[in-house]
Amino acid sequence: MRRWIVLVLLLMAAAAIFVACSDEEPEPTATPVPAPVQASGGGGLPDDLLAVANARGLTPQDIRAALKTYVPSGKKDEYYLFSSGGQSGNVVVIGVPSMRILKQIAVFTPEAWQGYGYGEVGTEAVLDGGNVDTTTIRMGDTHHPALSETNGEYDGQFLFINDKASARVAVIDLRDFETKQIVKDPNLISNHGSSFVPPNTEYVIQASQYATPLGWEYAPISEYKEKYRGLITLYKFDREKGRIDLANSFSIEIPPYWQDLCDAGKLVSDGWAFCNSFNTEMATGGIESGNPPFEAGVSQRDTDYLHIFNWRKAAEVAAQAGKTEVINGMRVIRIPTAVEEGILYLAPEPKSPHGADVTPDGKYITVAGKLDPHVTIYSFDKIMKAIEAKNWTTDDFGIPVLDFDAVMLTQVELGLGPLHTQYDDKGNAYTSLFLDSAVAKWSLGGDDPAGYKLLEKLPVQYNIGHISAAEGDTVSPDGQYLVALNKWAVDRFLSVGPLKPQNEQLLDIGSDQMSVLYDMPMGIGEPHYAQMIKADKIKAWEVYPEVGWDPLTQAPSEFAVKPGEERIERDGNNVTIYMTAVRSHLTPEHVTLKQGDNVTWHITNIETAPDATHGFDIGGQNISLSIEPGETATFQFTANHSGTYAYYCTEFCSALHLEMMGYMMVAPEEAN
Ligand code: CUK
Ligand code: CUA
Repeated sequence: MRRWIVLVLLLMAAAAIFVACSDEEPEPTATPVPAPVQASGGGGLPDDLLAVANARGLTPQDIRAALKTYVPSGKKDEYYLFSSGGQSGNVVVIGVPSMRILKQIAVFTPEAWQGYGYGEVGTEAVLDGGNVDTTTIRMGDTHHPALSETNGEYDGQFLFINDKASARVAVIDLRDFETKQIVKDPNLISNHGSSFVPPNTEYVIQASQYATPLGWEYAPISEYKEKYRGLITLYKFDREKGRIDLANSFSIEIPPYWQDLCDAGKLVSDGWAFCNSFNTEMATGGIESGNPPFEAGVSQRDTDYLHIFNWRKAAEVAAQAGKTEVINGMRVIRIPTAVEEGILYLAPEPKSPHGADVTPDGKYITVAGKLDPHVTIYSFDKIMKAIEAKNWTTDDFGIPVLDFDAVMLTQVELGLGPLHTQYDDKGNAYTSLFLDSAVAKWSLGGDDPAGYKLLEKLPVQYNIGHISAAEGDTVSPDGQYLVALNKWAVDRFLSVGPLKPQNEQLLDIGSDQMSVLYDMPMGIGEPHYAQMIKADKIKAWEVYPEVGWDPLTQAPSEFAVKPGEERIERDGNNVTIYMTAVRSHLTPEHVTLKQGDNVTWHITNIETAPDATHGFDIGGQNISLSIEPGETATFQFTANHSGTYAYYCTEFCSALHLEMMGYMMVAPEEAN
């Protein structure tokens, strides 16, 4: 009750300040100039709150932003934001509007708190799924998270994310927010247009970035045009198993144009997808040999190519005998077949563009110019008509290049460095402007070119990359919130040395004028893209469904152990330990080994209470586990060194947590 009174008082106070403020000076049209809070001559902000506001130098706008973002202790956020963590190789989960970090999900990089990537089996085997040839890969560069969709709506079941560095894609199960699978494209070494899903998540789409010979085999750069290629890969997603099914996946060969970003069609355009590109010049660099540097060579032409492909048709063709070539185990539709079958088309697009974003109704595709101040809007209907009328020329590879004027609906000049576009529920679009450091809001006009207009620009701090709107990639965006993922923070936060955090800014797009509500330092990697989903769509488990659960199979584990059945089994040099963890002991408490033993260690957390997680570390063995309530975790190692080691629970789980430990004694070889 008291909380309500306080809230009402705060709201009244904020309203009063606004009235007081606008009485004194005319409402500015651009960015409002912050004014100090002033007493409103009776009936305004209560004295104690006024004192706080003044002591902290808060403006009415600050107070409004605080009221819109503050989530009281014990209350929960409205949305989850799944943000890529860039070079940290992870995903960061954030609550909106509070912008509180809820979790970091380890994906391509080991992470000790989650016990991700230690002990040879279990999650380390997940990481090993992404190894390249004989090289163990323990880093990743995550760019684009994609939530699984049903009928064009986020369904809250799975999250996919790419690793640009080594052309890999990961599957995260949102029942427990853990990475279940990493797949490596056998023919690509660099991706970017990934991950994207069609409206029913039949596939996870990935397009290459930097072209190489397929299978990244050696070929001199002088053979670029003949030998280097890009690929669009359609990873078949098996929703039942929660895994990408590589055997039923396939690729479409595309020219070495450095494809950038893709988006899948929806509703009318379902079955199609779109990727832009930025090196149709096929520049090959080599500044050290007197050639133009990449950044100049890649930007010579005024237009590049929007790639338009019919993935549904491609899937039919890939299933037919003789239509694909198997390269390194993956079926590939070569360019001539793709052309012959009407799978692949191009359309000119200005100029070294970045994003390609399909509107919620699926009828239009927005391409942001990057080096051109416009966004270009393509009409899917016009594209289909141009294809039907064969209104095209061809490129060097024989691929139809649709007539620009025939497929382009209109262009809107927004400002410098347009990158990425999102949509709201009121028929507006939002585009990030990297060079302007701003978000542009503009109207969608349907089939009427005159309806597309720049409405407003809001400065952000600074040099924005992606933006993410609430439910922004679905057929029904929510509006209300937009997160600006800014590349530079410069002076926004307390200094933490030369490496600064990125600045994720929460913007209010639910009001007539956009405003910045919150600055959130992202000090754990560089976010590229993020997706924002309504919180009630995520049905995360509080504890695992049964005691003795294997999170990797999402089924009961054959290695689960019940209390009273803990044991150590020896078969020659192979030792298997069946351990339980419960507040406040690990059973057994003594593990006696011989040097050289191959050890397989299963631990079941027999707790059923939410949050009763036990961690498990053994000194000197590079082992860290997180065993959540009900989980059975497994690790393996070889006891190479004799000695006496302590193992213990790493989560402060109870008053007797420090006592939750045991000794592992490894007898030296000579004593054996
Ligand atoms: S990218 Cu980073 S700002 Cu990889 Cu989608 Cu555009
Ligand atoms: Cu279990 Cu500490």
